Formats: sequence, C-alpha cells, structure tokens
Amino acid sequence: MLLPNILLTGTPGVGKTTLGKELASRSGLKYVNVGDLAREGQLYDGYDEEYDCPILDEDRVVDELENQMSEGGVIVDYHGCDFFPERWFHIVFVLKTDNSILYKRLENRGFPGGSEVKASAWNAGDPGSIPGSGRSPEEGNGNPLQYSCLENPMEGRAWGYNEKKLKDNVQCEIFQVLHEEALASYKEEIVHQLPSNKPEDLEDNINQILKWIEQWVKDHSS
Ligand code: DAT
Repeated sequence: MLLPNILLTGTPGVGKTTLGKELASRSGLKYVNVGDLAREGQLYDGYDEEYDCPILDEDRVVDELENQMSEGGVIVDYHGCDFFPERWFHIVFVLKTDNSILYKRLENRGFPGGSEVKASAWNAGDPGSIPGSGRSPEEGNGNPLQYSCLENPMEGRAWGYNEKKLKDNVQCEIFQVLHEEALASYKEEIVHQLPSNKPEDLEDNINQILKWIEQWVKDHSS
C-alpha cells in the first residue's frame, strides 16, 4: 500500500514532536526526528560558536533518509525545511503557537534563571531584525534556527547562549520565518498552518491529518 510522507515544521517548541509521535502511533506511519537522527549518526559539519552547537550536515541527512522517504509513510519533524528534496513530501504542516505561550514553553525547556533571564533576553540586542541572521525575514535565508540546538540543549554547556536562542526563536515565530521558508520550498497548495496552543488543538490536528491520510491512501490505491 502506498503511504504519504508528511513534513511537520515550525519554530522549536511549537509541538512538532508531540504531534508527530502521537500521529505516528495512531496512523502507523513512521516518525523521524531529524535532530535525533543527526545526533545519533553525528551528521554534523563543524561547530557554530555563536550558537554553541553543532552545524547540521544537510547533505548527509538527506542521504541518510533517502531510502525510507522513497518507500513512503514517513512523518519528518524538523525546525527547517528548505534543504529536503521537494519531491519527498505530499503535505507540509507548519505549526504555529502564540508568542506568549511559546515563550513559556521554551523557558520551561531550558531556562533555569526565570524572570531575570527573560528580562535581559528582551532588552539585549536589536529588536528590529532577526538576530543571528543580520537580515529581515523578507530577504529570505534568514532562518536563525539553522544552527540553533535549543531543541537539544547540550548538557554541561554554557546556558548563557540559550538566552540568545530563546530570543531568536520567539522572534522567528513572530516573523513566521518557517511558514515563509515552507512556502518558498514547496507548492503553496500543500503547505498548511496549524494552530498549536492548547491540547484541543493537538486533538483537532491529529484528527484532521488522519482524515487527510485516509483520503490520500484511497486516492492512491488503484
Ligand atoms: P517541538 O517538537 O516543536 O520543539 P514539542 O512537541 O517538544 O515541540 O512541544 C513543546 C512543549 O509544548 C512540550 O512541553 C509539549 C507542549 N505542547 C505541544 N503541543 C501542545 C499543545 N497543542 N497544547 C499544549 N501544549 C503542547
């Protein structure tokens, strides 16, 4: 039976992993977290000093995934989407979370310092552009998440950099950087934004995607 490949993308913390794993368990599709895959296979190409994390070797990630993507039935989760072959995906979901909710989720994830850190995160730097890229979002290639490892904080590393990452990531969400990147990388009609603020959103999203998978399988079964 032919099965579709689904891309879940969006800023770190919007709920890709939560949705991806639950969707995989209910649909029978396979879930692949690109961050985990890279870590397990050490698919890195250098080290980003500014963000204090390894740089993803995108070509090796693509090589690593090629076989299973050709077979179909894979849910891919990553906070970037412009380096995957366009032909891989039958549908792309960009998860979207309100800024204040996202801020709290990211803070819970990696900030031991609480409000002190929050205050300095917002007071520092240049609020008018996306930090880390030196560009405005309209110019493209402005994805400061490229090298961000906020999703997988490295134990024992300086937390000082995470203050910058948190600020960068929330700004990314504000500027809808991942939505722009998805629209620039895939056909507009297969790119969909999904709200991801509360548990009911998760349930709605799963049900919608399950229906879409069912229909896709029917359409491709003869
Ligand atoms: P991501 O994989 O995009 O980085 P995640 O799945 O790890 O995000 O989720 C980040 C946190 O948010 C985690 O504590 C679970 C929570 N979360 C995810 N989806 C949610 C939803 N729809 N409603 C409430 N909380 C959600």
